[in-house]
Amino acid sequence: MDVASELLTGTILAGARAIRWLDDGDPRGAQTLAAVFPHTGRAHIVGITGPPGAGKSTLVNALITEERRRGRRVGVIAIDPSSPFTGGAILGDRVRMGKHTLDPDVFIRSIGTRGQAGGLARSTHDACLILDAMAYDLILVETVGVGQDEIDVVALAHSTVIVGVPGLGDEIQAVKAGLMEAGDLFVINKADREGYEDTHRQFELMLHLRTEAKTHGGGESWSPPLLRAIATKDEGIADIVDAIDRHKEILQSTGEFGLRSAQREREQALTLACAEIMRGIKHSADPAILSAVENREMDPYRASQLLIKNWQEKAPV
Ligand SMILES: Nc1nc2c(ncn2[C@@H]2O[C@H](COP(=O)(O)OP(=O)(O)OP(=O)(O)O)[C@@H](O)[C@H]2O)c(=O)[nH]1
Ligand SMILES: [Mg+2]
Repeated sequence: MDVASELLTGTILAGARAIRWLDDGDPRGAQTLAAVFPHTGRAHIVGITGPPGAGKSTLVNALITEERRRGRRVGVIAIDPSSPFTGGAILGDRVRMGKHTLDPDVFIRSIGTRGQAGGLARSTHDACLILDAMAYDLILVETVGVGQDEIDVVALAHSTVIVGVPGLGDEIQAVKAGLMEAGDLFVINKADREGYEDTHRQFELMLHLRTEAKTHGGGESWSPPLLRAIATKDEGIADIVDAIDRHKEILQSTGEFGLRSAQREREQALTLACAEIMRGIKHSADPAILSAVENREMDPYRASQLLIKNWQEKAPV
């Protein structure tokens, strides 16, 4: 059997191989993806994001346990925010999610940040498609909510869970700045920590303001719940899974589930095309044109036209 057929039967080794090919730009990756793509679009993709150390991995681990209890197969993509050379976070996650690594119905995959703009979102999207084709019911994507790359990753998800913790003023700022609007569910983890009540109030206020803003814009059928958890003690986990399920049901009943998936694939096609063109233009750039610009013999607009023309003449399509 080829990798695509094996993957469709849920074989973990085949899935891991396809994801590696895609990451390495090996043409077999794109071929495999093309073969399995018609079988995707079913998995519920859930982003879990929040500040460093909020307990996201611990929470993901607890969520896997609860989802498995409910009979679901779970894929996990953990974005490693640290340098690809240290692998510190990956090792930590292995320990935290370790008890699930022997379960054939759980697939955990770590993706390192590559430093290439948009590269992280592309790898994550590819991995989501592969896990989707492997018929995982749910794909949890853990990422630290800090930069643009991470916000792009969040945009992949059908449902986004924002994880906050007590006692971090700055963290509230980070959530406010970029992620508040993206959140579908809010969880305050480490509820055993001092300051929980204050943080809860701050989140409540932010959610209230957001709802008001949205209502002026025509209202919404879903009001994001604010939940409490102690991930290390498995407290509040069933409520989170219930809320994730409810969100999925609403997305499905309103048609939003399919719309979000469709938009994701559409954007991916455009993003891939743009990246390819950029790469092609840089690759085919005539050094004579570039040095003419450097020496102020040609202006950048004229040069850009020539660079595009040269690329089009050499472009394979
Ligand atoms: N007190 C308390 N500690 C917790 C709770 N959840 C997680 N922790 C601890 O917080 C620390 C960080 O947990 P992680 O799960 O690695 O946090 P993370 O958000 O995945 O961290 P990064 O991926 O590095 O951003 C660990 O020592 C956990 O044991 C909780 O509910 N209460
Ligand atoms: Mg983590």
